[in-house]
Amino acid sequence: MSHVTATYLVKGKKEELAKKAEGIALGLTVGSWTELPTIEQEQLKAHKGNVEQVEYVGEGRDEHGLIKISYPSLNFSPDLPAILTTVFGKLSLDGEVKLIDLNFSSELKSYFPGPRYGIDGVRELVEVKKRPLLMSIFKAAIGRDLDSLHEQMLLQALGGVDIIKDDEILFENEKTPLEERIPVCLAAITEAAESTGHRPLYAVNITGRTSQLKDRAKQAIDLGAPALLLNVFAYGLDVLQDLREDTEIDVPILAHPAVSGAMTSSAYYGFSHQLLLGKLLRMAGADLVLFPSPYGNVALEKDKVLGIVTSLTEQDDSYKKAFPVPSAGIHSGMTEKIISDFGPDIVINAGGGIHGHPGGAIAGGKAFRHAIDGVMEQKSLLEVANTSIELRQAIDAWGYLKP
Ligand code: 1AE
Repeated sequence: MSHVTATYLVKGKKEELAKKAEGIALGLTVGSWTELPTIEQEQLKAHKGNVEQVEYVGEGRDEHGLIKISYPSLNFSPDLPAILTTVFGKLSLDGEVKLIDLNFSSELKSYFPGPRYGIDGVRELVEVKKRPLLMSIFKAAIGRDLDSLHEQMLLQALGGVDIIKDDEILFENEKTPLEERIPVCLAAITEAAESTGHRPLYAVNITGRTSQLKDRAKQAIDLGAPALLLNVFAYGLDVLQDLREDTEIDVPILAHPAVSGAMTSSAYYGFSHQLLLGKLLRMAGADLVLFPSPYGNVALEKDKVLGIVTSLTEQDDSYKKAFPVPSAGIHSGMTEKIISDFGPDIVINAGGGIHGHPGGAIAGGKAFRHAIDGVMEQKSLLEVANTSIELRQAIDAWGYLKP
């Protein structure tokens, strides 16, 4: 039977866990059970949650258990709002409980699209086969006019960056509205391509009320936007899925993790990183997923980052692989470590690490590109820095993170 199985970390003593698990399985499905007449019990049987496993894990702040409960698909419509409300609705308000994982039966998985492009599709668009891609971010974009964005776009593109995204905090504004900013930025890309021969993808931040989002996305695409950025956790996973499933919105979608920290950061509450930023974003249709790396200014523990990367890239016959994008406080002196930890199927994302380079943003992009190319040729960054003045300057300014 079609179902979803949830794994929770719950607080509780060893002897309490089985009862707690049964309470959740009943409470989130048919409610009270034992007091009902036998005939009603029989009718409700198909709807009841089933406790699959209870495992005591006596570590951490207090005693905890890992509990697995499966919920029949009969109880919900096949969409994330219904599924999340079923498995973690009222329960998320009920003391220390963290949703660690969800396993969907294959019938249920078929209702979710996964990425339209995924790693292979994005690689085709930017015409880069094997090496990690390089992404940069407009910094700063607020309060700047169109000339400033044109200049920033030009410098980033001339530095050899593959994808350039709007800052997630750039919303509709009088100085750089979508309909003016897209043509200006595309003109800068064309200008840069005349000397580099390379056209980076520009990911346009799609913002505003949810009811206007699809129109905004289509307007951006009509204006030539080659990719879109979405603050998915400010809107909801189902909004991402809705954009992904619209056949007129046929460009890659980048999912920004803004706001997700409030849902993932506690060890004992909320969602696990691998579930929210990994599995669910991939199912809902993100092509590229940004998250904090373990080394930058908003560091996330390495095991959590590896969990996200695995969920985005592990073989799954139902979905394409989504591109992991380690981000936040990244500079080119970290390139060897990042590739060593996560492999070449990643997008390295840097804002300050490109614009803040001592030689300017073109040098910032070049430092990264030299670093990436060198590491792909099995060289150490220190070796590459002997022939790349841009990388040497970056390492002198920010240091070298050894793998
Ligand atoms: C986790 C997302 C990182 C991001 O969006 C951003 O703007 C990073 O900027 P930098 O690289 O830290 O300057």
